[in-house]
Amino acid sequence: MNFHVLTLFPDMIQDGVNTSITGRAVGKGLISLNTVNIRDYAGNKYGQVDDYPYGGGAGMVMQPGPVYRSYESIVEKIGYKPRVIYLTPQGKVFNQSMAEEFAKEEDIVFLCGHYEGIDERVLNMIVTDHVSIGDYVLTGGELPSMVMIDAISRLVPGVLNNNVSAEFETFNDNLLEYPQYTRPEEFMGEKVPSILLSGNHPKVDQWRREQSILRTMERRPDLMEEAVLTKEDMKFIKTLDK
Ligand code: 6GU
Repeated sequence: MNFHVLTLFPDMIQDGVNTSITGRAVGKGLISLNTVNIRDYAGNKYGQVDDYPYGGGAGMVMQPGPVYRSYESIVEKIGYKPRVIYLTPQGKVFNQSMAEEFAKEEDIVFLCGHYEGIDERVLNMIVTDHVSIGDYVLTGGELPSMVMIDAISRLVPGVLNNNVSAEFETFNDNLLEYPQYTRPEEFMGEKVPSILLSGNHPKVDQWRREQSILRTMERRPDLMEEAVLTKEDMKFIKTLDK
């Protein structure tokens, strides 16, 4: 999987993605990171890539030329027109299903805006998806693109150490993950739930499933609408309101 990022701050993306698990995935060749500095395509000797908004108003707008030319450099490199994600708080809110969808692509281009945004004409020409990472406003698209690269990378086979964990985690069946414990068995008077020390694996699995359900009902009741529940789960839930 090849990630291409069009940005005015390539170091920020390189430093972030080349760290920890995604960094190891780059090292192993499971994913690649290609940052393109939009300023390299400024087309003037001052490296200027933004200008005042037509019609007036605060701030600066990124000009279409440099963005278009940096996009073209990627199309020439890979030989086809890839999916281009524009990071914007006006986009569709990113979630796990979208990560799974994007993980099927061979190449993805992330377009990071700054200032008051990017000239609408070039967005209309190259962008295939408008994506937001939540309902708050950030200063640019760099952090959102790193968030998306992280979420998509961990779905690429071989990126996580154990194949099982990408599946069994939070948001499987739309339920939150159960609580985890490790040594010591007692910490400041607090004991690990005894079922986890019993060696009874079916019982442990059942307890964890119930904890997932309880936790989701408590912390994210909105997720329960879409939760995939078994007959046993439903029985357990009925025992709760007594
Ligand atoms: Cl994708 N961009 C910006 N600038 N702010 C955001 C965002 C994206 N998602 C949430 N806030």
